[in-house]
Amino acid sequence: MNKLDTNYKNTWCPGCGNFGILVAFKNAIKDEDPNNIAIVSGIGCHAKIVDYINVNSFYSLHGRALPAAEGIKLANPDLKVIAFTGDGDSLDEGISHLIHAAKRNSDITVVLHNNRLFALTTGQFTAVSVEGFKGKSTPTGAPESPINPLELLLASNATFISRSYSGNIKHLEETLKRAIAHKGFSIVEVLEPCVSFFNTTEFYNNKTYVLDDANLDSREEALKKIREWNYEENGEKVPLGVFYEVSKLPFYERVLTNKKEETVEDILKELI
Ligand SMILES: Cc1ncc(C[n+]2csc(CCOP(=O)(O)OP(=O)(O)O)c2C)c(N)n1
Ligand code: SF4
Repeated sequence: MNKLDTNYKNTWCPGCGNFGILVAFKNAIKDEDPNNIAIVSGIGCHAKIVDYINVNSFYSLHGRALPAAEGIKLANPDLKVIAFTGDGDSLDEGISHLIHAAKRNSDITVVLHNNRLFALTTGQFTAVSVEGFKGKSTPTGAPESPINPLELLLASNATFISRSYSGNIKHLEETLKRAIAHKGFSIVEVLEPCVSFFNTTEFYNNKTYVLDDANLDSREEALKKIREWNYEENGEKVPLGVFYEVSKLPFYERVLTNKKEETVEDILKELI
């Protein structure tokens, strides 16, 4: 048993994309001091990941992983805080938290498990489901087309925007390491098949490719790369990699710089 393993019984379906995320994340943090890490989750299949990693963790509410993570970071800026969230969790239920965490450049890493439906509740459509998706809440097909969440995050001033795939564990591990090292808000969207309700394994195996790291500080370039795939079911090419990376003072540092003489407790009292 490795030091990051726990004794919890894993209840994900065999073949679920969450396994790839679990392995890649454990690899990504294996050289970190586990006492300096806090992980947070929303609610859903993805959220069980916090039970399977032996570091400080907080199982939050559906759609509320990000405010919990931001609060932890504010209270203890020395921690590296990682929030695991689902597409239902943070693109439907908690979408305003995602936009505002990016806007204020909270120094947290968001791992977005994107299986393109509400899986734990057995297959309702989300903001990134394909148009026509037939599930529990849309038996005749979803009538809406999906949003592009990375485009939304670029518009929200996120400072690190990336995408990986649960079936490309090496790429995912490297992307997670870069996101965690980034000072400020970072997102790793992880495309993951839900083998029980929307099995995209073949599509992603065939259509994903890895971008090079050119012009990471250009919004125009980032937008072009982000728009290369707009979540169509039959898209030709699905880019993986870092789309955008810029440096900007994170939220807690801006708060603390303005209030040098006060303690974190004083600042929190004023904020609450
Ligand atoms: C406030 C609230 N609304 C609805 C639910 C019911 N619920 C639990 S898990 C879930 C689906 C989660 O979907 P997603 O975030 O996409 O994660 P996945 O299961 O796909 O990993 C829902 C709707 C809940 N627990 N709390
Ligand atoms: S329902 Fe889908 S997302 Fe949930 S554990 Fe099974 S395969 Fe994974």
